[in-house]
Amino acid sequence: MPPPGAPNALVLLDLVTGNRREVKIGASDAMQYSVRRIEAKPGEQLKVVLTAVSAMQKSEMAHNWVLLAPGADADAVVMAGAMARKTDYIPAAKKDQILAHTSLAGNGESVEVTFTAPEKPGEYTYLCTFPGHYAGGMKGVLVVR
Ligand SMILES: [Cu+2]
Repeated sequence: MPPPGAPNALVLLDLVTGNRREVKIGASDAMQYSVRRIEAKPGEQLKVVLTAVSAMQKSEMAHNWVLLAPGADADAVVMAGAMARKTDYIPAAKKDQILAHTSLAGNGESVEVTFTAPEKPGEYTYLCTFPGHYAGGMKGVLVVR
């Protein structure tokens, strides 16, 4: 048995080889992610690719993928995000509550982020900070275990 908290062999191999598991997520005008639950091992290297399909202009309909830190205030991040249009609705003042995020994807665009899953097992919320989308249910959970 490895000591508690030690990364497993598969994760170590991924770190050595630079191998990253890719998670593809779609986003539509229904303001939902096609993937609402992602399971990961502690410390696993993940690449999230978010692709948007929309009948609207990017200024009216676009999506991002924002992974929150444990204990983050989702409503506060979303509220600040709605006013941060210039930075793809990522609020600089709330960066300490954000573990990873993509930029904004409009119709036909894909955005991505590569990050290391938290070492601490638990459930981490991800959401879209485009105004109104989180309230409309555009969120999901990264389960680390
Ligand atoms: Cu969205």
